[in-house]
Amino acid sequence: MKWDIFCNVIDNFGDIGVTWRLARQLVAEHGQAVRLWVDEPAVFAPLCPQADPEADGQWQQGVEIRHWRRDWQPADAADVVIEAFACQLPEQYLAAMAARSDQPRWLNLEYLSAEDWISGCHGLPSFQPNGLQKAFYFPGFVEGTGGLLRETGLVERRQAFQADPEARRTFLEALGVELEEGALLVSLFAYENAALAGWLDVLAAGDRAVQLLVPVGRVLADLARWLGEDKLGAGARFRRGRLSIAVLPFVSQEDYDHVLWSCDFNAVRGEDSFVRAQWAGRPLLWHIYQQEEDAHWDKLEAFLAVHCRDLSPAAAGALTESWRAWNRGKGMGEAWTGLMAHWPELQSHAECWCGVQAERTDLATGLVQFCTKPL
Ligand code: TRH
Repeated sequence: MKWDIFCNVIDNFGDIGVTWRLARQLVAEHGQAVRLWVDEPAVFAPLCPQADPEADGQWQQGVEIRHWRRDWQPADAADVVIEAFACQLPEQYLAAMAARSDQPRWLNLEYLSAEDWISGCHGLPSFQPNGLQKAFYFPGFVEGTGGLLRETGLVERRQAFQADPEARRTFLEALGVELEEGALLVSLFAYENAALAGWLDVLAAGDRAVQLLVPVGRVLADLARWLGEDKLGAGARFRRGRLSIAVLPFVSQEDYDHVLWSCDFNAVRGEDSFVRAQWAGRPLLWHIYQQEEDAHWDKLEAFLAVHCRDLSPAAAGALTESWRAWNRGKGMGEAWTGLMAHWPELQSHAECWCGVQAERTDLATGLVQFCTKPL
């Protein structure tokens, strides 16, 4: 089947991060023909360093990437049309969809959430003014939702990498990171966060050496302030007490997976890195994307409720407190100490959680099944 996926970049990397990952998997594992329309190809390029940010059209890893320009040029409507995150399709394209002799499958791919109402709405159709049916496709963590993006063999590849210390060492060395004996390796991908300084104070003064890897991005200004530096860039290195810090370049999605797999603890954000950290099978900290009227707090609490179900009350409490502290921008130092008190339990829980999630149908497979069923 032919697929058109439309991605309107709102901000950051999550919108294109999710759609690029989905497009690749549809091609590589399901033999689908996929065009990915992105309105800001410059945001796509960092995730796929070989991409040309100026090109109107290009092929990357079997996916046709097209610059979605506001002055839309006529294009045939595909068999399956995905508007990511409720983006508005071009009028002419909607007309081309309606003009097809057979109805295209039309889906709105929604943002990921663990809220209860998701399973009630997943897959529901709605009739649109152009006479076509559009379905709402919700990724999620429980039965009755669309699942999570996960490539075939991902968990096995990750486990093999983690079982091979030499592979980890070689990967990190290529990024200019020398592993310190016995240090806890932590990655930090976050938005601006006032809780960072308190966390770093505790890490610097702690009993255990910590190596912090920080890809360039929005949290760097807070890090620079704590370090007393004007500006930070990839390659910068610092040491404060027991804490050493390395600023990493922004790497491809594949390499970022390896960063997550290499670390003992991953601070992630948004949607896609949040899911990838779960596949890494290591404890994580989620900086959720802030929404108007604090709607993100419901999402955060909903995920914590599902995620902490199999933890002891004490470990669940410590994990919950650290995520709340990080997201309210206060109290992360104390919360980290609390978290460390439950470290072994949190480690085994992260691997179990990954295993449970990996038993479910992945999002791309579910989508293909959904779209091949008759309307
Ligand atoms: O970048 P994000 O914050 O993205 C989003 C957007 O803000 C979006 O509008 C919002 O709705 C959504 O969050 C919830 O975080 P996310 O989703 O984790 O996307 C980051 C992408 O960048 C992800 O695909 C991983 C990738 N990445 C790399 O490829 N290399 C890197 O070095 C790093 C740090 C990330």
